[in-house]
Amino acid sequence: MTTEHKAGVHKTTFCRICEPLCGMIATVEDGRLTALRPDKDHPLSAGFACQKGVAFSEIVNDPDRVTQPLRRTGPKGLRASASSADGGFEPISWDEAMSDIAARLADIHRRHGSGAVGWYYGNPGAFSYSHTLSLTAFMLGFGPKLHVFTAGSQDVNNRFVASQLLYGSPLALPVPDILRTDLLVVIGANPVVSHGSVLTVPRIKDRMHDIIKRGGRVLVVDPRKTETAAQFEWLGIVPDGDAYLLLSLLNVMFGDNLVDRARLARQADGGVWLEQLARPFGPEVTAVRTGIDPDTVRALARDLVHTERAAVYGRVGTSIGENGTLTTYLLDAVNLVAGNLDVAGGSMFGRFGLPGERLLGKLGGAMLRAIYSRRRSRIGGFPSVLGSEPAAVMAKEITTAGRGQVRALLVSAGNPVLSVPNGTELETALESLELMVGIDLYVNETLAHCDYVLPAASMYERDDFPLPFQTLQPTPFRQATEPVVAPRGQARAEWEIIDDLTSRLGRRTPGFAMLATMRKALSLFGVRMTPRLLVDAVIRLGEGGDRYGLRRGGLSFARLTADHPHGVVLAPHLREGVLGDTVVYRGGRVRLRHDEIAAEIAKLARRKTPDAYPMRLIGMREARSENSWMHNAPLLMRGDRNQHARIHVDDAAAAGVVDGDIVRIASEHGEIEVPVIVTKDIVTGVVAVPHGWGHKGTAGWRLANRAGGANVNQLMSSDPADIEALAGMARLTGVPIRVERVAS
Ligand SMILES: Nc1nc2c(c(=O)[nH]1)N[C@H]1C(S)=C(S)[C@@H](COP(=O)(O)OP(=O)(O)OC[C@H]3O[C@@H](n4cnc5c(=O)[nH]c(N)nc54)[C@H](O)[C@@H]3O)O[C@H]1N2
Ligand SMILES: Nc1nc2c(c(=O)[nH]1)N[C@H]1C(S)=C(S)[C@@H](COP(=O)(O)OP(=O)(O)OC[C@H]3O[C@@H](n4cnc5c(=O)[nH]c(N)nc54)[C@H](O)[C@@H]3O)O[C@H]1N2
Ligand code: SF4
Ligand SMILES: [Mo]
Repeated sequence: MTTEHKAGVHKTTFCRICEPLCGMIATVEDGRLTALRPDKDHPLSAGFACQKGVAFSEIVNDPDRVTQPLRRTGPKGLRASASSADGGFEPISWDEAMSDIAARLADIHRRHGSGAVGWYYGNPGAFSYSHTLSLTAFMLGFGPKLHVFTAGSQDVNNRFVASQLLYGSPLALPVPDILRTDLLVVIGANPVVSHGSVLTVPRIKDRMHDIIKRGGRVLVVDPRKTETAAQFEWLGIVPDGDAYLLLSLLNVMFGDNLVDRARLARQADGGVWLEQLARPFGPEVTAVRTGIDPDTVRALARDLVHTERAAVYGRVGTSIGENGTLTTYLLDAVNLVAGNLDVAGGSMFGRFGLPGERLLGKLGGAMLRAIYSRRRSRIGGFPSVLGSEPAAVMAKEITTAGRGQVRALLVSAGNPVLSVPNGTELETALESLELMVGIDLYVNETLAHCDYVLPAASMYERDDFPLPFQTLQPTPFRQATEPVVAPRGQARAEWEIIDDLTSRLGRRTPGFAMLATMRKALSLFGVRMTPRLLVDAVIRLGEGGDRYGLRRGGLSFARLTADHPHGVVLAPHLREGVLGDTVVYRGGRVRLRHDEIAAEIAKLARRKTPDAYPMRLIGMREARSENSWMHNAPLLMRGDRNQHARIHVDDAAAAGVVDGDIVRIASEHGEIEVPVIVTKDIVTGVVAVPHGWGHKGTAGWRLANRAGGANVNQLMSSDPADIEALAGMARLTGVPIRVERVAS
């Protein structure tokens, strides 16, 4: 919807930086996006937007943004030290860039096969349906030997694997029914700052306060008294102690006969097996690992069972420890055993409402399970999660000779040099590539190593429908948007770039030949093969869709943007009792018994901490940062913002440091120096450091570069032995460290 006012045109759209997808009104003057404000008429975000969302106009118009294709000018091997004014890049035309990229890619493919090509796909990619879908086509083109790395191995791949084990499909993702629950236990998530993750709830902070208003509780289990914990109840925990806590909750539920065993047997196979596994983990035993008093565990176990509407919800903090797949499996197991899975106010499953969704789920689940169990990464032998391998081994995939060595790498919407373990190792590896191409808004720390940097359209310069978040909403909701402004300069949407590249690769592989044939067949009917065609089909065939005319007044992409610019609530709540349709295993029953899980539990006993590193490192997100990429927006950097570590007063006293002192934090894998903030709001022995700092993008983001800071991921290990076995998750929390004073 567009309304004219004297201060330009106002267009209704929505933010796609993070998961609530808040409604936005964009002011457009002379074709430029000049301001963003929250949309009061959005049924769910209702006039809320955070500082990042409002500041996004500064990103769109950032003078440091890449707006034309760039080619590297300097020689290989020197990039990290390049300091020329142009950052070592020169502008060239799209056609020149694309024809050289396609020719070099084809040549590398001819000499070495598909295994010589890799793609790293970063977090903002998941917020663009067209980027995701076109990349899927590219993956089909190169086939299974193509290396695909994603931000998921630092984030949620363990969630997918836990779902695959429990429900038979990695895409069956339960969400806490925040709108109806009376007891919400948040473990390792900080929704007041993050705004929710693997969970789309606009105004999530208000929705959590609603729980208190209706007489309920919100308990936050976290090593730091976070911004969320400060507003609700805080239960401190030793980093990476969650598996012990969850096992002890199960132990109490079974041991104290709190479990409705008949119900459990109806919903799941393997309840008795799980009971046995939890037997050694009584709360008295686990207390040393969690720092949580046994009575607190017993009371919590009882509350989770006896509160009619209760849900346990875990996120990044429970995903990036030593055994994230086990921890996430246990989160769901606790919900299940307490009788809180698939019920109102508990942990629930969303659906698209597509005809044949169950069958699709069965086929998709079976295929993804087969890929998971058959395909192994060359380095470390990690299973393939949704077709991807751990980004932590990307550097070694590039530097290790042999069949399948990555020689050409494309990076879209990602900054792995700052986001994966050991950025320095990765930087060195990137310089040895035969071809590296990046698609981004900026020449970030990673793209500084590229041969070509291609300018991407920002989210307000493309149409969108937030495909992966549809099933993660406790309030089923649909909204789509057309582009609000044309791409700046020569920027293009990723799908157009990928489509162009795919066309130029012609019929190089059977996969590309198939795509070419499909493209040709559709063109005979005057139809262009686009991601929009596919997403429109999902909207039209799904819940509320027009079923291509069969359902009058139903939704399509075009109808959503034209008639429902603020979006449509499809139903006030999710349906309960859908477990049997969601679980794709035979009988529709959850499968608890897995040798992999037993093996992970056995490993718990073998955990050890190196003596020289007595403290534990955790991460923290900040309200005015988005991973590594919003540190160039002046609005977000006001007050000379920079990075600080948080340390407990007692630990600070022991190390002789006070507020503002610079400390050296060392792990077995590296060291960094950062200023500290001394606080009581953290468990003793724990230090929190935000990630995404330590900017040095040579040609890009001047403000971010000036802000300084250190790359905390220099403290993390990229050794395959340190990567979680079941999902290839990097270990980014609970890392053993030591801290010493450097200067004030
Ligand atoms: N402002 C802002 N919002 C964001 C982002 C951002 O960078 N900035 N990033 C977005 C992205 S990509 C994501 S994935 C989401 C993440 O969303 P969340 O998971 O909600 O956010 P985090 O801040 O990573 O929360 C993890 C919490 O786990 C705690 N923690 C660390 N280790 C442990 C542990 O071992 N056990 C327990 N119980 N807790 C632990 C940390 O102290 C932290 O509070 O946020 C998104 N939203
Ligand atoms: N220590 C530690 N490390 C972490 C985490 C942690 O909690 N602790 N969190 C991890 C998590 S959850 C995540 S998701 C990863 C993120 O890791 P990455 O996805 O690798 O990195 P980001 O910093 O999100 O960088 C995103 C890039 O996308 C670009 N971009 C933004 N919008 C667009 C767009 O529309 N199109 C294109 N083409 N580019 C765009 C930005 O300019 C930026 O360069 O970091 C992980 N790393
Ligand atoms: S909370 Fe997330 S989606 Fe909402 S305005 Fe902020 S960045 Fe955008
Ligand atoms: Mo993330």
